[in-house]
Amino acid sequence: MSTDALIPLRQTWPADCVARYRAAGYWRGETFPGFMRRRAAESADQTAIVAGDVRWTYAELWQRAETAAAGFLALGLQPGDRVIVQLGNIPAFYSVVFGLFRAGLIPVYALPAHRIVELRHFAAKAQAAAFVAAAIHDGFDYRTLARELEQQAPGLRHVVIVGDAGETTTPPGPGASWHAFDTFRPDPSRLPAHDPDPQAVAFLQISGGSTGLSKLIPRTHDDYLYSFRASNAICGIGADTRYLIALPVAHNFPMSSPGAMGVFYAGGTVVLSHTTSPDTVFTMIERERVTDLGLVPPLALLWAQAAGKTTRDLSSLRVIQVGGAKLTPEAARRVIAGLKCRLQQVFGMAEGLVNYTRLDDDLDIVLNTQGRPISPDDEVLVVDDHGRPVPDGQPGYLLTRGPYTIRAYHNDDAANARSFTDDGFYRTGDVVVRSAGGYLTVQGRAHDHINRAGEKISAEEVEDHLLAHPQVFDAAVVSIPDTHLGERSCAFIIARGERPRPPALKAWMRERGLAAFKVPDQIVFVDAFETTAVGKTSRKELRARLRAGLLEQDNANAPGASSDTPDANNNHPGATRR
Ligand code: AMP
Ligand code: DBH
Repeated sequence: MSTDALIPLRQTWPADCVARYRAAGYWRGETFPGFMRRRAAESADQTAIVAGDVRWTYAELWQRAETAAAGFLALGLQPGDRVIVQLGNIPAFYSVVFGLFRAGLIPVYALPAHRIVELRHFAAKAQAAAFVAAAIHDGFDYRTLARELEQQAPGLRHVVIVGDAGETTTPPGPGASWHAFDTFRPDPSRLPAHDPDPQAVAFLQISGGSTGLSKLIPRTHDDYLYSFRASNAICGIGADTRYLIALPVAHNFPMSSPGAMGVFYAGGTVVLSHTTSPDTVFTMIERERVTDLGLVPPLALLWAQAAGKTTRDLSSLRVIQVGGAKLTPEAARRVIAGLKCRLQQVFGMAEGLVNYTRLDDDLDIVLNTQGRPISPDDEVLVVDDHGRPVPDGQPGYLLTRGPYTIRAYHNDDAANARSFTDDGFYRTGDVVVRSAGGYLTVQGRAHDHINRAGEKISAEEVEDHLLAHPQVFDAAVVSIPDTHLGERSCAFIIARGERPRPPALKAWMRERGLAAFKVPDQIVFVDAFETTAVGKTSRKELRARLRAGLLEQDNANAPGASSDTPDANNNHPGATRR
């Protein structure tokens, strides 16, 4: 067991901002357990969650959350301890996280696609005391992953398994003790008498990570509740909303834009789908009379196409929010025509700022922009390379600060120095054009990352893994436009000795314990990376040139280069399983 002191969780807005955000009514002193307790009292018999044949009312959800809270505290976890939660689209995700909130514990959201490389990093950065996962989800056994994690995360004291935990013994030596979530029992005497401080950090969300591994994003009760309460008003969410989630529930978009949290706050119903296949989902939409849903562009296009052929009744659909990656105007048209409902573009980030097109915006705005900020107090700057504001209509880097945008990542001085200006603006890494009306259109990004159907992949992180292979001398990873995924990843590799076979190299990467969506879709071998006249080149320039070269060759069959065929099979295309 690690004896290192816990690094405090902090999110510090300057005092004048705190006063302003409170006075404006953005920060109302509400908390996650506070709002759910109230919801359970006011909407006790209303359905909170539907998943297949499982239905939980708000009263039931809250009761399960309190049982979970007592169970977590009975393990000896202390308020403030961080708990990694890796669960798929199952109702227990919400009883676990509201249980953690109720107990004053801090969820750290991992996605089902994450493997040991990512989990080890989260555990170390967050100093996690416990790990919660389902026994088996989507055919993958998370107990095996938990066994690896307990070996590699010395501070981890508890593993809690939802479903069949196997042997739940406390090992004699190092390692964690194992518990079955289903054995947790209610015990009101263990529950804290008071709810957490509304300005305290409630959870750690993860960033897609444009450089290196994901960063941990500390969000407070006050700021996050504001973001989804205000989203509800913009998206028209109310007690009659039935909101379908097919994206991973832990992702910030289906969590809060307006997401499950928005829907719970309004007393509506969350319908969980464990698949993104249109056939299954359309059956659920018909049966549950789904009114709203959030999707990434590739899935929105796929569903819009499938909607033309289905015999299911989709007429209950009111609004679809599409975001996570760029939706082109033509794609936006197809989504509206196919699903026959209103479209809201959403351009958001787990760090904070969320933009929506409004329900009463002209079609032109809905098709051509990614919306405008939620809050009148979202400060947006669009600047050039020297940090000077550019005129509206000109592309520039988007910087932002405001009542729900973080001022710092957790436990990452280097990332903080890079990602925030001295006066507290977050450098989003996105290149945007702002219109005179304040609407933003995303042009691209400043950093090298790949936005694969909404999954953000850091080129640098993948290159690092490739370089660990004995037959890889050097590697550069770039994004390539892809009709299905929006972007796919391509790794240019200089071999050391014999060229490894691409399928073997991909298998090797997966075996290292890296999330499958980060394994390059395409591999191209080259003899050398050109350098400039000075003999030097930045990674950024190199990637840009390789990418341009590949696009020119229109699928890389030039002499000296050999390529495997792009395959999207190392992940379910379109499914943002980060
Ligand atoms: P993350 O920081 O991992 O939460 O990812 C947020 C990033 O996703 C943004 O900074 C954008 O690069 C990208 N993104 C999200 N929504 C959109 C959208 N509607 N259009 C284009 N890019 C988007
Ligand atoms: O991509 C994202 O991270 C995202 C997209 C839409 C997001 O965090 C959000 C809305 O809140």
